[in-house]
Amino acid sequence: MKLLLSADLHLGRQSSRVGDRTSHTTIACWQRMVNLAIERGVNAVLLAGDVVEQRNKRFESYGPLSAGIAKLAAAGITTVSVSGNHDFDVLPQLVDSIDQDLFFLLGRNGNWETKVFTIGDERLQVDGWCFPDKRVPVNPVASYVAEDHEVDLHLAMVHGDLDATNSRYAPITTDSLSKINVTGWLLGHIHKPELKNASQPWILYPGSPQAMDPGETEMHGVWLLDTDLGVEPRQIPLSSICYSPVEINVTACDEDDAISGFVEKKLKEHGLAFIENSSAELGIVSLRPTIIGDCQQPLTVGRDLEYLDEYQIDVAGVSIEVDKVVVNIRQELSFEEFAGQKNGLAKAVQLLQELETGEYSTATTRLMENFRARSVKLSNNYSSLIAVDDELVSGQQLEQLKRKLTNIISTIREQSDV
Ligand SMILES: [Mn+2]
Repeated sequence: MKLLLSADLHLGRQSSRVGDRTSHTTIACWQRMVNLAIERGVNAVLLAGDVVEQRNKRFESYGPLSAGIAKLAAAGITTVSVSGNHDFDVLPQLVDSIDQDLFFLLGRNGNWETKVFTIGDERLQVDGWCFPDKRVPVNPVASYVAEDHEVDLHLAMVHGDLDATNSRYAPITTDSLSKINVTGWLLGHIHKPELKNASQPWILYPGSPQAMDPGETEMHGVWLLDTDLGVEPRQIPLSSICYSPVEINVTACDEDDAISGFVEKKLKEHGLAFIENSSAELGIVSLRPTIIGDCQQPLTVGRDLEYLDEYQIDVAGVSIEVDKVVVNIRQELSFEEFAGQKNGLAKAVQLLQELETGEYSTATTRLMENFRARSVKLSNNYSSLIAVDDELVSGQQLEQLKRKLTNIISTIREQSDV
């Protein structure tokens, strides 16, 4: 039998950072999903919660959802779902108002439910649990009960937060899932696609089929489980957009003038890799490059790259573009050159060298202690506004200092032409 597995469709939302291009919506992705299910001849579509963004998207979602379910049903395809924290209230209503025999919601009100589907001469058992409320601070798998049937494939589906002990969104544990005798667990909630556990049962977060913001990086899509090919599902790309961070190191460029061209080349290569591995559905590769490495004049290169976020090329009908840039390049420095000198530049270079090697002089040790104490004090002053714990991690603090120092050195050198 063949099953299409998904979750976190969030119907009613659209992908961010796409300007005025209106086709990158979760509803359009659902329509592609329906077509794919029919093309691939799947027997059932399983949706593990957050099918709809939330209650306020009910009317927007009703038409496309019911049309898709009807199209699947007309092709003999069953749709089975559970609700998640986003659609705990609206999904049951939609399932009730969509008049289709082949659309099921399993485990209403947080009570586990079992259903057996006959597919040709095979039988599929699915156990499901619905989010009964916006928040559920306990592990729903602790109350798992299922009927015992003689079947060819047994799956279970639940929406929840895996191995996140203090989560208010159904904190399920790998340990509790592993103890249940099923072939696989289809989960929803985490939008990053991931198949865990090669051993039985597999645990799959199919991820959001349409990537919705730059935090949802890399390839997103749906998963196909074809029991003729094996019992483990595999991903099929379906998102119309792929967000990807990319680090580009420019140290290999001998001349600063070559850096812009080099960066362009790397961006294109990175975009092409996604195009090659994706489906015809891909329309945008949205890149967030971080430019690192050494050069001769970082300030000049920084100015050269100032408008890198305007980068956009079309390749095979796909737009490869830059969303946001971080430039973190530095000057090639010969520390020996400044040894023994007493001017400000030499002092800055010497301090940078100490930060790089970790061999601090007494004065630098004192400076670092001072810097840390003042940072803590300042952050406490503003603790009512934002948490700055991250910025007080010493590694990050050190990176920040080195960046500032590099910038100071570059500025002095550019001004004095040394
Ligand atoms: Mn979700």
